[in-house]
Amino acid sequence: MSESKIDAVIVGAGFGGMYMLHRLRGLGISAVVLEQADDVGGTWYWNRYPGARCDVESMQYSYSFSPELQQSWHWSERFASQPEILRYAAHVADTLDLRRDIRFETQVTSARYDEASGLWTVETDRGDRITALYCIMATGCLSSAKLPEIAGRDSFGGATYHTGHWPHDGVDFSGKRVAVIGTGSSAIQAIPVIARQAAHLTVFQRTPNFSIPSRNAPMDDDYESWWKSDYEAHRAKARMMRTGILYGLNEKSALEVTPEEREAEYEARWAKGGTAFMGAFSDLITNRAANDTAAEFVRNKIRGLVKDPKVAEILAPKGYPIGTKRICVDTEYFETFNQPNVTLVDVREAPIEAITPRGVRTAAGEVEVDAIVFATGFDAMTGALTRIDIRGRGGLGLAEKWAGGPRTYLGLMTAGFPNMFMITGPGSPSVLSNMIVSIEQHVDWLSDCLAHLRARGLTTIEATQSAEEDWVAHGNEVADRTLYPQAASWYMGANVPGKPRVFMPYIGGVGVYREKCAEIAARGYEGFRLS
Ligand code: FAD
Ligand code: N01
Repeated sequence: MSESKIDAVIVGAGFGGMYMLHRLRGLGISAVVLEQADDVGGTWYWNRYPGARCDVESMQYSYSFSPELQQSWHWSERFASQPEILRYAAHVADTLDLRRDIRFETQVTSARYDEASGLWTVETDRGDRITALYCIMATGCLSSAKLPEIAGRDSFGGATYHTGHWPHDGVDFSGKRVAVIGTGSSAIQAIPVIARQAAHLTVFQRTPNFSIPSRNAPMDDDYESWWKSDYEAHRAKARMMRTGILYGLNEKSALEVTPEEREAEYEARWAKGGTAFMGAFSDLITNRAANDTAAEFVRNKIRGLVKDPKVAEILAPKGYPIGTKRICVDTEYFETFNQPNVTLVDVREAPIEAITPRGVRTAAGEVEVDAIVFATGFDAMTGALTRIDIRGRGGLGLAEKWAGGPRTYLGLMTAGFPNMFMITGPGSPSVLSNMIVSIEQHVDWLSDCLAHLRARGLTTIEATQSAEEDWVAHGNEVADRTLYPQAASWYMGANVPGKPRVFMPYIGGVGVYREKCAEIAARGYEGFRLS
C-alpha cells in the first residue's frame, strides 16, 4: 500500500489525460496520471485491430495547442492509421516529458469524496491510495470494451479477440476460418483486411451500417502545405463548426434542389470520400424525407458494389435514418462480400443461439471456425466511469445516480461530486465531434476554471442541481429536434442490454457548445457553486 497526497489525480493517459497533465503543470498544480495500459495513447493503444484508422483527416485529428508540434509533425496519409496515431501520442509524451508523471499499469478502482476535508481519495488495483483536491476523469468515451452476451461465449475452443483489446503482436489469420461478430465502424475497417488473409471469413451482421468510402491516400503535399501555411486560422474555423471538423457544409435543404442537383451533390461527396458526405445538405439529420434521399443514394451504391443482389440487400441499411448510428468510413468494405472466401450471415434472419466449442450456432445451423473476432463495441460514454466505484457527497455512488441515464452539467461535472471533472463526459459534444477538438476545449475550460478558483483563494467547485436539470432537459430537447433518437445506437445506450435509452452526447454543436461554456465562465461560472 502506498499513500500520497497531490493536488490533482487524472485518470487516463489518452489524448485527454495527456493534455490535462500538460496544462496543470503550466498552472503549477501538482498532478499524477493513473493509466491501466503500459503506455500512452488510450484508444490508439488498445484498438490495434487490422485496418484501424482515423476517419477525421489527419491534418485535423491532432493537437492544436502547440504551433511547433503541429508544424513539425508529418502525417503520411490523408487518414492516419492506428500505428501512426500511436507514434504521434508517444512523440507528444516524449516532447512534453509527460511519462514521469504517469503511473502505468495502474487501474483506478475507486474514488471517494470526503466532505469533511473536501478531498478525494483515489484507490488503485496496485494498492495506491492517493488523496487529491481534484479528481479528473479522462477515462474515454469508447474505452470500456463490450463483449456480447451470447450463451456459451467462454466455451469456444479456438482463439477469441475483441477489437478494442487487440494483441500487441498482431494476429496471423492465414489459413484460418474466422468469424467476425458485429458490423460497426471497427468491423467495417477490419473485415476487408482479415478477408485478404483468412482461408474463410464469416461475418455475423445484426444491423447493417451506412458506410462511405474513405478514399484514403498518401498525404498530398499541397494539402499539407495549405493547412500548415495558416494552421491557426483553419483550426479556429474548425472549432466553431458543428462537428469540430473543417469541411464544406451545404446550407441548402436536400428537398429544395432538383433530383439531378441532389444526386450530383451526393456523387461529388461519395467520390471525395469520408464523413463529409453527411454535410451534403443542411437538413439530413433533422428531416426524415431529406435523410431518405441520402440513405437511398448509399443503398443504391451498395447495390452497385455487391454482385449478389441478395447479399447486397442484406447489407443495405433500412429502418433507421443515415447518420443516426455513427456513420462508417471504409476501404472496400462492400466489395469484400464479392470474395469467394467471405460469407455474410444475417442474424436478424437467423439469430445467434450460442457460441459452441467449435464455432457459432445460429438458428440456421453451426458455423465452425478457428477464431472469433468480437467487433461488438463499447459500453460507451458511461462504462469507463461507472466501472469505477465513484462516490460523492453522502456516499452517493455515480452508477446509482446515473441509473436512469447520465446526468451532468455541460458534460463537465455532475451535482453532488465536487471537484470531480469529466473530459468529454456525457452531455458534451464528445463523440459527435472531432474528439481532439472537444478534448482541448474541455481541458482549456477546466484549466481556466482552476486558475480562476486559485486566484481567488477558492478550493471547490460543484455543479448545482438546478443547472444540471436544465442542461439535461436542454440536451434532450435538442436531441429530440433531430432524427438521432430514432436509431437503436450506442449513443442511446441501446447496445448494452438494460442500459437506459437516453441520448448521451450533446448534439447542439461544437461551436455553439463552446460559446455556451465560455459565457458561463464569463458570468462567474453560472450554475456552479464556488467556495
Ligand atoms: P481514451 O483514448 O479512451 O483514453 C482513456 C484512457 O483511460 C485509456 O487509456 C484507458 O486505459 C484509461 N482508463 C480508463 N479507465 C481507467 C481506470 N479505471 N484506471 C486507469 N485507466 C483507465 N475520434 C475521432 O474524433 N475521430 C476518429 O476518427 C476516431 N476514431 C476512433 C476509432 C476507434 C477504433 C475508437 C475506439 C475511437 C475512435 N475515436 C475517434 C474516438 C477516440 O476515442 C477519441 O478520438 C480519443 O482518442 C479519446 O481520447 P481520450 O483520452 O478521451 O480517451
Ligand atoms: O462498435 P459498434 P465499434 N450479436 O457499437 C454488433 C468509434 N470508431 O467498435 O448495431 C450480434 O459501433 C452491433 O450490432 P447492432 C466510432 O465512434 C471509429 O464498431 O447493435 N451483433 C454492431 O454491429 C464507433 O461508432 C472508427 O445491432 C452484435 C457491432 O456489434 C465506435 O467507435 C473505427 C451483438 C458493434 O458496433 C464503436 O465502434 C472504429 C450481439 N450480441 C470505431 N452485440 C473510425 O473509423 C453487438 N453487436 C473512426
